[in-house]
Amino acid sequence: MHFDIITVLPELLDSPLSHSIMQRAKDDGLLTVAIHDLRKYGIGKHRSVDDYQFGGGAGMVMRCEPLADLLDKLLAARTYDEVIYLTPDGERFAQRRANQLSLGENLLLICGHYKGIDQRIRDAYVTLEISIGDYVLSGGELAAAVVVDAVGRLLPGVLNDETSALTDSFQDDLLAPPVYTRPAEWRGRAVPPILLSGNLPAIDEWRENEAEKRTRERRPDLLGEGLKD
Ligand code: 6GU
Repeated sequence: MHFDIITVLPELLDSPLSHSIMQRAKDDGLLTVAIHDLRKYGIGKHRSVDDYQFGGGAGMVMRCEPLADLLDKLLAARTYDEVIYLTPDGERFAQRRANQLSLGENLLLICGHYKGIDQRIRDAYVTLEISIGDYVLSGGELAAAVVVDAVGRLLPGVLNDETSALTDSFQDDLLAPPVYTRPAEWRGRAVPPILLSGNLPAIDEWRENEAEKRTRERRPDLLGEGLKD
């Protein structure tokens, strides 16, 4: 799968996608990420990418021409499954959307800054607007890294048995059960004995029960509407 990401802060995006599972996915050629510096398409000798908003008010708006120039170049070279704008007023990102996006070939992500991008770019190019939660970040870069990680780890071959997505929280609308490793007793706290029993069906049942209990206690909203996909 290929990601193109448009940003004014390329160095902020590079690092979170260059470690651990994401770096291995890139090394193995399962995932390619191209980060495009919008500033290179900026206007005038200051390479300006933003301007005051019409109608007045605090905060700058990212102007159309640099974004359109870069978008046109990228769209001429690839067909995208979605052109995504990361914005706090977008659809709240959730596992269901990550699963769906992971079935695609090419995704284009636009990171906004300041008060965001001119509405006409959203109208003309963007097919999906995503927010990663109900709080405001200073730019879309961290949100873009979240989307690339959540989608990228679902691609065939990225995870192995040990890191399998099938037992993740949310994959079946339940939170994950508690997990333990050695030692079997630590500072007077014992691992639940069932996990040491070797009885695999009983262990599976215990994990299911714990996942349900945890979900009921922490996220009853996940249980309400039945199974979603
Ligand atoms: Cl996608 N962008 C920004 N700037 N803030 C956010 C967000 C995105 N999602 C939640 N907060």
